Amino acid sequence: GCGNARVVIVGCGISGIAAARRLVETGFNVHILEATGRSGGRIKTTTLGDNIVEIGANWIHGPCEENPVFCLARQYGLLDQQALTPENQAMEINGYPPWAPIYFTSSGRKLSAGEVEPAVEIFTELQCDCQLIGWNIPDVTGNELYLVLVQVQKRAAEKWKDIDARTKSLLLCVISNLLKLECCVNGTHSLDDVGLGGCTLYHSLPGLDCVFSGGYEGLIEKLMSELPSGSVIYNQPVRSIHWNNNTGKRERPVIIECEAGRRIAADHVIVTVPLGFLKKHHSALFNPPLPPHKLQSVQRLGFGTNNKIFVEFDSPWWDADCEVIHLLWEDEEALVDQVPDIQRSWIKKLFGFTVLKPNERYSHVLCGWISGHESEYMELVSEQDVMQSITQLLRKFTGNPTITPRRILRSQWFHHPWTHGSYTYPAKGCSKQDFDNMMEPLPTKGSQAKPLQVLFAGEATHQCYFSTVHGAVLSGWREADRLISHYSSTAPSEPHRS
Ligand code: 6YU
Repeated sequence: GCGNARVVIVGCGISGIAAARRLVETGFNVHILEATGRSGGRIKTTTLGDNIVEIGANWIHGPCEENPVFCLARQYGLLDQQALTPENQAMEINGYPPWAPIYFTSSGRKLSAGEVEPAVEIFTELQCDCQLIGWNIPDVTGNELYLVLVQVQKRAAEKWKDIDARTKSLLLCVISNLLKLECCVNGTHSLDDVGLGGCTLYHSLPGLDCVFSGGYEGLIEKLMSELPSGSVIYNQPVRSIHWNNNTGKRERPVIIECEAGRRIAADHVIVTVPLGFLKKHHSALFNPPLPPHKLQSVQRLGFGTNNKIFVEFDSPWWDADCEVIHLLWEDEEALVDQVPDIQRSWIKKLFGFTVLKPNERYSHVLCGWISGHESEYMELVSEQDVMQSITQLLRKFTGNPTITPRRILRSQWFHHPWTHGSYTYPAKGCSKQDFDNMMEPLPTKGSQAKPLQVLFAGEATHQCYFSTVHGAVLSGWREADRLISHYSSTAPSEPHRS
């Protein structure tokens, strides 16, 4: 068995919690060191007035039997009736829930779904092609966004032959809007940063995305309640991990050093810090440093920013059945997913709002979505100025000068010191090999040193469910299982005791 092996887990997000639970069940001695004062990491629920809002993860993407987050949530009774129906689980949405949209233009016009349909059709077609075949076509510019745009223009030239020039330019504004939405989905600055070949790596599960009506953090509470009390040490940022300490057979090979000076010896450490943190702090964090191939993957994979701006109103000004509101800038027919003057016009990057379903928990709340450098800039603008920009934006697009938000709340993931962004995307030039490198334990194969000293979990280490909560959970279980099977195949005397 695992004897008295001591495992330290760095980070108390859901991947760390998932790994800890499985190891504790098997008899390992487990401690989690967490930099902040709370568990959950990028799962973070709070309130805006009387409304429950999610600062981080929002949905269970693809709630079906294969999705461990769905299964846990169901087991704990955290889901609404509708999410539990077989019809809901069987829905094939390919990553894009069929939400009922409304489109407003910057001159205050409301468009019908029919008016934007030719643009949506082309865009959806492109997305399907991209998911099926990947677009790793080496092109002269090496510019992936350009590749998408060329495709858009080509298809538009064929399909919109009989459409007048004014309508065509409006349709191109719709495409610009959908590009910005796609940037939010990927959590990236521009689609030019995303490796379209990498799109084939991501798998979407069946099932219509659902939410936790009582908040995503309810799942964290349930999971935490099953860990022995005292398993987590909070406000304990890890500064460096000293591995390969060849201090003799009976000693623990890893020393974990905290900011506060505390040093903990362990047989194994599971690192679950976000990729954004790793990119910034890898050189201080690992001693000896990460091997070059692993470091290259840390650098090559993308970690971008997607933020939310929640806006509450006294009464709704949108249609009762509307689920998403798109904002079309009529000067964007040139197909852009970036704003030229970020300081003055960062808000143009906000593609629009999703509508929080009104029920006993929510009054009238919209969630705005903004990604990229514009989003990073937004984090530094005062809340009052964000509120003012949102108010002006809505008045302009609806033509209604009386719209006044009651209050707002935004996420600030880029400036979060232990995250540095939102989630992972396959950047240009990335392949499955980068995810394999991310999850590879240290020391790497072939070394004479004690095996499995440093293991890696977290959403960025999952090769097909990166950027999701279920990817994070599965990565935690994967690393726990790696240790469990290691001990089930080695002599019981192996880890030493101190
Ligand atoms: C999902 C969704 N969702 C929106 C937004 C965000 C994310 N995700 P954690 O960071 O949780 O834990 C690490 C801990 O480590 C943390 O507590 C730190 O404080 C700590 N730490 C760091 N440094 C430390 C140190 N030195 N010492 C000690 N501790 C330290 N996922 O399933 N549904 O709706 C969304 C969304 C705004 C920010 C999301 C969503 C992502 C999840 O939140 C995230 O993956 C997990 O919570 C991560 O858990 P973890 O344990 O790994 O890390 C081409 C193609 C691509 C297709 N892309 C697909 C797009 C789908 C992505 N959708 C996401 C969308 C939203 C809206």
